[in-house]
Amino acid sequence: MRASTTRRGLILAGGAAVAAGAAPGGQRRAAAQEAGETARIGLILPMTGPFASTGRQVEAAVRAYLRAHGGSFGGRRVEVLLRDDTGIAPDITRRLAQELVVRERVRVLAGFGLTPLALAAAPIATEARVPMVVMAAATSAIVQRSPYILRTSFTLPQATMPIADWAARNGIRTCATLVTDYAPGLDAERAFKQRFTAAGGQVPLELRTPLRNPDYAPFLQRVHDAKPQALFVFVPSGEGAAAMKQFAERGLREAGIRLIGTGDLTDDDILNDMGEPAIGVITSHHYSAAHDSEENRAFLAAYRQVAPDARPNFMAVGGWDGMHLIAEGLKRTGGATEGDRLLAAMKGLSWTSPRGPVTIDANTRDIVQDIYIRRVERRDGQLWNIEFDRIAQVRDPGT
Ligand code: VNL
Repeated sequence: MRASTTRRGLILAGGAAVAAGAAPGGQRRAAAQEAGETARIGLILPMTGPFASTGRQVEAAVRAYLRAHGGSFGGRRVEVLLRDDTGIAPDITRRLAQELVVRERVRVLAGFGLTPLALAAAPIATEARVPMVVMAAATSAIVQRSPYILRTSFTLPQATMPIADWAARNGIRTCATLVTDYAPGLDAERAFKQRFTAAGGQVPLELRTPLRNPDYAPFLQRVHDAKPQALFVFVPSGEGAAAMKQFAERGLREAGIRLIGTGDLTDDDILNDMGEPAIGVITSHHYSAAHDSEENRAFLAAYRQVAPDARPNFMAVGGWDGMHLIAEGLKRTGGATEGDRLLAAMKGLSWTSPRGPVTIDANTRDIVQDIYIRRVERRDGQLWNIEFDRIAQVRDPGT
């Protein structure tokens, strides 16, 4: 296992792989690959820019997986080619995906930190007949954009429905919503309203904050003035601390407004920095670093090996499980990397993830998983999302 930097970016290789990035001529390398050398995986992530924390989390988990399981599956050595799409420009993601399949002959495309970036790469996967493993992005419709897409993250409706049900069952009658104004936020807003009003609740105020340079203060002031019993929030990973800070500073808690959301809000990566205002916040999500299982302890230990100072979040578990899906697919094909064969081998797989039992539905190619209701608590001086209820095997309602 080594990571080396080349002109084309980082190459994370399993076993004794040599960084081939400096050699010109894709054809020569493609031939070598077919002759049984390596299966290349093109990992496209936001390693810089406003969503770099997501890239860092997924990349560390991919490395941790290879380190813990070795770099060969079904007799095929894998090599990961990492590319930074900067997180905000779909054109860059599309170009990188194109280069990876055409020049580098990757057999799998993987990563995809945000929905617009995953959507931009989808046509490339279809055209090249290369499986595309979405490890982070979470808008419901993504899997429908290409028959080659499989997802190991989650979907916003999947994570949102359980907290809407929980709110209705726990005496909340009026709940405002505040979401980031792009596809996953709109998914969350719609799923929350539909589910909560079906259970008799009311949504008096629906607010959308910009994806770029959001200032939560004026929006939260409006919530304060409207005085609902609760506020449901979706913000993408990395944004939770800023939203939480403004919630506290605007005095919403003192006004008796409860804060709930999907687990993106109380992201394990930054939860400890949120401090007191986060305590007691209830969210629903598919992964907590505090999840009590053998598989999660193994994951935390493996992650610590590559990122000793970080706590893995739900993005990391999407990366770990994405690598597992590729590894198991290769085992099933006996190392064959032909796109349609590998895709077929990955469809329908089930395993016990660090998050709990998961299945990649053979028809939708989307993930079916348990969703937990969690409360932020302080344990041994640190903040954790403590799971206290579980809704088994939730599927995305759109697929
Ligand atoms: C997305 C969804 C991105 C949930 C997120 O963090 C997230 C997306 C960057 O689909 O764009 O927490």
